[in-house]
Amino acid sequence: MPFNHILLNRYRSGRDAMGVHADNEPELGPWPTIAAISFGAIRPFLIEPKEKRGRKKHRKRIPLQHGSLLVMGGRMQHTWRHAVPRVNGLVDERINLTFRLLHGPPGWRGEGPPPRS
Ligand SMILES: O=C(O)CCC(=O)C(=O)O
Repeated sequence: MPFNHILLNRYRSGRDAMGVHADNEPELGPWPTIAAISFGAIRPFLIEPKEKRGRKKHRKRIPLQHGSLLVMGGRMQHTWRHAVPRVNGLVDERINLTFRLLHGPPGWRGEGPPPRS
């Protein structure tokens, strides 16, 4: 899988968090594959269906450990949302690198041919 973009997220402690979202920006294309490597503190990665019905039942928390690789592909961004929730009392830092293939610059709306860089 080719990638041409890395996003670094730094969580200084358990107070830093990432809200529930899907990575569905147009520049990622319709079927994004995203690979994420974690460093430092273990943080739970929450995933839940976008559809409200059954959301609680299917919600999962995956502990992302130091050195772990998480790959999100296929229909994941169409049907699931994800988040990194707050963790009370956690003082250790975590850094996450996500590798993506961008088809245009951030903010590109996916109309017309992608601009050449
Ligand atoms: O820090 C993480 O593990 C997730 C980051 C994330 O959700 C994102 O960059 O879209």
